[in-house]
Amino acid sequence: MSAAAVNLESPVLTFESVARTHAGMRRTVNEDRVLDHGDAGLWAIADGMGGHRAGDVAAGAVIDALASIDHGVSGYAYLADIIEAVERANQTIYAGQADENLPPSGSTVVALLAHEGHYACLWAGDSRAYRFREGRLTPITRDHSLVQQLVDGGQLAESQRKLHPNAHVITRAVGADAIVELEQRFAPINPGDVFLLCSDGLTGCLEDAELADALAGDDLQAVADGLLATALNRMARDNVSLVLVRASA
Ligand SMILES: [Mn+2]
Repeated sequence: MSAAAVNLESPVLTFESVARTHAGMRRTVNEDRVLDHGDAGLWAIADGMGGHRAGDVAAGAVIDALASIDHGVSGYAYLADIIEAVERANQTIYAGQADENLPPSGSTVVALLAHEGHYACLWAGDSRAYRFREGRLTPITRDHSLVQQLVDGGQLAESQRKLHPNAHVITRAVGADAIVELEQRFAPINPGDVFLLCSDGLTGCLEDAELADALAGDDLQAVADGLLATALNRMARDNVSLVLVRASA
């Protein structure tokens, strides 16, 4: 890169990333899919639902669509490509719902893309993104779920969230409707920031404070292994997936 091409407004960042996905201790099929595409500055998790492998196919459609994208020239074009890819997956999954012989299916998505010192996070459903900076864990996403609506409405205490019988019910998913609306957040990245993307199989087993403790570790591979091992030790009922991304100057 020539000196003229360097954007002095933001640091030139490099990214180290690791991904893990596991069926968990109760399920035989893993309907989560992960994308660890560091070269393109793109990482994602899709948590499919539908049973009889339909969720598997739905999550695969989302991740395959995202995996086919090359890093755009501009951040804006790249973001537009990613939204278009999710919309394409949405149409594919939604079209499948017309077949009465197939179970209804859908998928969450949480995607993080990095471009010139900034990130964009897009999501639908209850797969999450967090940012760990200077020892503090901050949620980037807010679940599109029934329990989140109850918590927001003051009808359910935060501490009761995981105990609710409908804790798994989401209110937004790729493929559930003709149009998918992705929620989006944008912010600068600092050198040293660590991002965690995860499916609800991880956050169902670990509290945010435990995630923060684990993320303080230096070795990203060991952090990922540790988080997965903790979830499995707690007899993870759901599929467990996580992606860790660390920015360095
Ligand atoms: Mn799940």
